[in-house]
Amino acid sequence: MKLYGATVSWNVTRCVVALEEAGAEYQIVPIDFATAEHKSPDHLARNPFGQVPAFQDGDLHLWESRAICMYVARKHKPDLLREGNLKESAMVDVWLEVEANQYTAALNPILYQCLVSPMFGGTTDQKVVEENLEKLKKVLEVYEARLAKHKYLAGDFLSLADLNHVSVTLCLLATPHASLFDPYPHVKAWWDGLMARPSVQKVAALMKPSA
Ligand code: GS8
Repeated sequence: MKLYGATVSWNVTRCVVALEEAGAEYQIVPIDFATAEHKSPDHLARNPFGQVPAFQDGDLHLWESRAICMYVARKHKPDLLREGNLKESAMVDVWLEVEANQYTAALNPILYQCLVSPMFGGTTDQKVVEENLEKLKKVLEVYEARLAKHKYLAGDFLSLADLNHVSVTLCLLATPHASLFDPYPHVKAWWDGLMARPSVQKVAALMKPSA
């Protein structure tokens, strides 16, 4: 399996967490943004939107990080999706959607403003950061209530829904807002549990504190 993209991107490292957790054999092929390699014909053949990540397993070519994670889990560790259990797999689906559409939707602009923009010589728009921190706190209140009742998001079992939060949360820790989880003890305990996993440790070591 080949994963294309640099590990400074949280969309790329989302896939690395799944690959590591699934125990898959894979190779990371860096794509150089500085030379616009992501817009080259070779890379556009891998991802027609000219973005990273892209992925290859034999004659199968994929893009979209969450679809890649699902494929890796289905192939190597299907228990992460609970597909044999209608209700549990439905809860995994719910929290996969929550990660993308609530948690990361609020976190993305914060990461962009605090990490990406300064990297390209820009400034941080504090208004955008504050607005999205407020959104994220509301999301975390829902997580706190959920995690007070269950060890993990989809239930009392680890799933891909938990793991898909890892890469963006590692980036959050590299911003001035790393203490955001402090008022949410169950969220903190959940995160500490994820951080203790060898797969997460490996990705934390790979990542640089930027997008
Ligand atoms: C988003 C990919 C993306 O934005 C996914 O894979 O989950 N929904 C997609 N990739 C960015 C890297 S930043 O993490 C990218 O490739 N940007 C370059 C560009 O859009 O030109």
